[in-house]
Amino acid sequence: MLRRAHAPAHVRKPTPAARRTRALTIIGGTATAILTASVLPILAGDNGLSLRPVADSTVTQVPQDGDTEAKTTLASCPALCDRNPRGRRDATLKFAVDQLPANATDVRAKLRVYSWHDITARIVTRTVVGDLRAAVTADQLADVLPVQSADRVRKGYNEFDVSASVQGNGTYTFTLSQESHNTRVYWASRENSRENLRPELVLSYSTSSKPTATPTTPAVTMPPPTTSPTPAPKPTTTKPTSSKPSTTAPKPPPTSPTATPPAVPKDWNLVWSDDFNGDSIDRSKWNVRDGEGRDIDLGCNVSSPKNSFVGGGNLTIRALRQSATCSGETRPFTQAYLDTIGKHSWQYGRFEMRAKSPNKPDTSKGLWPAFWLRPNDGGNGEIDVTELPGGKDWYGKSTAAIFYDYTPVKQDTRIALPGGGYPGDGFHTYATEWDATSIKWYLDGKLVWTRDKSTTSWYDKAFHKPYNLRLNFQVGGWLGNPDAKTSFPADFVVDYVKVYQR
Ligand SMILES: [Ca+2]
Repeated sequence: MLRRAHAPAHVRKPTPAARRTRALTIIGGTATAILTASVLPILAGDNGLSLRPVADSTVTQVPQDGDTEAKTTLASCPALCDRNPRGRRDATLKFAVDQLPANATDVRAKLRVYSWHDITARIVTRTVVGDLRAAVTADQLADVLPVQSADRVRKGYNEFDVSASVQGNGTYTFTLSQESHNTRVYWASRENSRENLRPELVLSYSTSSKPTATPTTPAVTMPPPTTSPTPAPKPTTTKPTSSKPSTTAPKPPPTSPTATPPAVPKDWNLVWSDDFNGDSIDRSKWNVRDGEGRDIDLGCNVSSPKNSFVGGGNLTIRALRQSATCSGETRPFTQAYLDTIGKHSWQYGRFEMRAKSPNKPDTSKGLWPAFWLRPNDGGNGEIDVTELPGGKDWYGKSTAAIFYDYTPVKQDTRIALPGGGYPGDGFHTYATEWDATSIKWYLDGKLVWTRDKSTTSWYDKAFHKPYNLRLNFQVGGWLGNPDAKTSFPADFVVDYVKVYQR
């Protein structure tokens, strides 16, 4: 975005046959595994729980493999495995699932474990209902069917679909067996000093009586990371003074989705999402900037619940004509800016949002909502899934863009909705598919623009590293400032954000 020139940047009981054919997906890894058609996307339910293990096979490991810090890892045989003729090592994780409501249906379960390295290694996941000794032998597991298998471990979190074996509340022990020779897989354990690397079991489910209800039991959410993979842009600490944030969110605007959201795209696996079905912003997923005044617009980014809130199944980002102080100056508007810096990032994927722009033909000058990505390293590169500036010259189209830097070296285009209408007439779907060779934009499911190495000489310099998400609504900037007719409050309403990989 030009305006940021100076910004710092269920249980479905499987048949035995289904279990045998179910292949592992290491989400985000290379496409070495196949997800069978019977596997539904994780996090498809209406409610969610994130659990930490109650026991595991923690071993304190000395620094090695180029790491400079001691780390506490998950392995049953760090001393013996080196002499194990089969080269095998097992890690075990025990979870106590006790918060699923009685009417939970469509339970999905995802085991997430962190690796410090990309490793080519055969991993087989098994589940034992109940307890299992930390040190398991091959014989003990001989009659336990694998849930999933994979041939590659990815640096970062690796995700295993264990939905087939989680059948409601109970105790579950999972084993991760590294069965390839001459490889060493070290997973972060539950005792690792960095909380944001520890294993977790993520459950999602629907409730039969109230499909969109919030969880009937308190969710155990993942604590915020204690360290960030990359430093976040440092917002100013000045708080708005003129605004008096209420402690309760305003009633969400009435919104009636205009179309059924599309199903999971073919060949893609859902790896992260927020359907905004709760009653507050999920801080395990999003940062909400507060007291930040950037140099290219007229508003203060604030975390007040008047400016960003969840309700009615949507996230609303609201711009207000309301004076506030940030970055040492008083500004005439408040607005909000959410990002996933330090929480979630992805290299390649499909990034999709279903949203309604506030922008009408005559009342939206100076209003600029956007959904976009920036690299974790803060360096070159930007991918704009959509920018939706208002005003008579802009309101009718979605802007797709990529940036190399902000001199600016960039490529962008403004695209009309393929089905007619304009972004402010209702909910529309904006998606960008990004891989090693191309970036493609889709509006309401139709391919509308493609960039690749033939169109963009700097593709390889900018687009092979992890990016995080940005969802914001700014007032003013290089495409114009509000005039007397600009309507406030202005609501950028987001039904969902979904990230897929393959
Ligand atoms: Ca929603």
